[in-house]
Amino acid sequence: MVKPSVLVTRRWPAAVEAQLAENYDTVLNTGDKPMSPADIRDALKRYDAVLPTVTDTLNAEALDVDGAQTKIIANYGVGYSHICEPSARELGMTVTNTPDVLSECTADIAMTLLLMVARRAGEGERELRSGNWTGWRPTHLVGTKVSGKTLGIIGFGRIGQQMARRAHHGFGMKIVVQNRSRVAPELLQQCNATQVDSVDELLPQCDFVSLHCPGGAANRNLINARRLNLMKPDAFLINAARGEVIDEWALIQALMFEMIGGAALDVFDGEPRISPDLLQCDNLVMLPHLGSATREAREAMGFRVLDNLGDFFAGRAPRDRVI
Ligand code: 8YV
Repeated sequence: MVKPSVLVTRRWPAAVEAQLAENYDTVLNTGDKPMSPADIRDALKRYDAVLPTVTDTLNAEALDVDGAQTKIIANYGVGYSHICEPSARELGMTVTNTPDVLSECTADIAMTLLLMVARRAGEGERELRSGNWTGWRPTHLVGTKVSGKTLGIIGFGRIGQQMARRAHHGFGMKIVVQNRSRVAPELLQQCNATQVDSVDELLPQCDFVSLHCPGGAANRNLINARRLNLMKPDAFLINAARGEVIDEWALIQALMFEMIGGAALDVFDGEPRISPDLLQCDNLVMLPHLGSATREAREAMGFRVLDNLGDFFAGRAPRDRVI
């Protein structure tokens, strides 16, 4: 029997690549580089399935193909705002993602960011490594207490819920939630959270605001200059969702003029390009998109892609179909 042909756009954990090779006629992008729209167009003409990541451009230009051979785009990752939904629909392609398996690890990174920025851990490490630490003193690198404070969560999906659990059960934080749809009361009760109707209502009440909503056009610049102004002047903004959710220039202004206490980012608009102005902000913690970067999550994401492919090629509905 002829095995379906599959293009994997980046290198994956070895155990997943091995299993993929058993079941499919697999081609790995051994350059391990992001794919351009032209690369993607070419791939869509040649392979039955394309398995991209967030670093590949699957915009309208990339999906503008005649006679595509690809029937399924099985994304390695939960966020799929890098895939142009109308174009994928027009081509009749199935798109799947990898929810659940990375929620805990991504929430762990969001909590790491929160703690790092509140306790000035990044500043402290920079000082120590540069040989500038002159020793303990009562007023040195004094940060903000986390326990008992109010955390606003924008986007109460799986990752937002994991973040709420950590913050509430681990740090006794009071949780306020904003979500595009009404959250089931039992989910809110699990961490004694209250839901508010809008982002504008949430921001002024919170000491920390953590973003867990999808990226893409709908949420581009959701946190803009006006909304940064609604935050308490000593509050912190955390982003482990997508870079475009924050208007980066407005954030730079807010940090430089100390209109908020600080920010901590795992994702950036146009990453891996980082604005040089961000590098100048001391009250900012930055990580290189580490949300799902654990051995466990990255393997589980790969096996989840395999489950979705298995279902699809066996004629069943893949469990994680999003388009
Ligand atoms: C992934 C993520 O590692 O799953 C997501 O949406 O943001 C990441 O943590 C990345 O997207 C891989 O495609």
